Amino acid sequence: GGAADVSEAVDYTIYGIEPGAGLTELAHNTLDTYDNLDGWTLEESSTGGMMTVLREAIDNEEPILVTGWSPHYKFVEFDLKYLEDPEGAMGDAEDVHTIVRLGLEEDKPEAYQMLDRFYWEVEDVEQVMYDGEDSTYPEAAENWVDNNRDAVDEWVADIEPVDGEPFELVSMAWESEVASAQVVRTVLEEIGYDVTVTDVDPAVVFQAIANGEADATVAPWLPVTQGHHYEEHEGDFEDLGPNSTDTRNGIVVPEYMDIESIEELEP
Ligand code: PBE
Repeated sequence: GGAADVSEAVDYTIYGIEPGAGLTELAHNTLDTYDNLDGWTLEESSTGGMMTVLREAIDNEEPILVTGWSPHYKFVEFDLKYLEDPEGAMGDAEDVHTIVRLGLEEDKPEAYQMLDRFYWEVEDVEQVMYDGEDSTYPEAAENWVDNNRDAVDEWVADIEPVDGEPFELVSMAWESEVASAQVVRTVLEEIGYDVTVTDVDPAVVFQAIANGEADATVAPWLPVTQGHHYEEHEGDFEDLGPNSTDTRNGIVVPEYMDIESIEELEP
């Protein structure tokens, strides 16, 4: 079937993830932006719920529209495509930033320096994610650090060891962010920090850094995904810039669906 059949078959619904996700706000923005999505609904859920619905649809070769992002293992498990988004309502390619609390440079200069140097490629994130899905993310991160000694040696070069100082890292429970937090945890522990990783909603990540409860995060996607939390707290944190680039959000469908653009959907 064409786009009209597809729209009816999915009951004019896009299947979403957690209400607190930036992706969820972008999807609401998309419903507001496109006139042809008048009367459409975003079904908010969870990442696990979205994956279950996606898997079931693909098992039955039925149409399905989900909010999706890269890097994520759904693109390895299934043949999927992003719908074109001529209005740019889901944002463009993004960077993932390292954001630290004010005063960290003075209080924990060793950690600050390592975090300032931390940078890796999407392929590295993916490697930890895929390895993590088969074992555990802490183990996968430790393997990545062992196998990428040259990169890690540059991040820790000339940094004096510390003696069990506590370090509070805040992150988000999505796989790519679990992967980056575990790699940073592993490297900070090498320097001698006693690291706690806490996964919270994006809003709480920014609150915790801004009020000094947490030391750092390597999770926020910018400029758009977590953009309004960033703007709300601007001035109350230090942005050390991208630790990774070329992540992406969008409306995602199975390859077998005969539709290429959000604009083709029908009200
Ligand atoms: N995500 C993954 C998150 C950030 C990283 C795109 C699902 C979100 O806030 O939407």
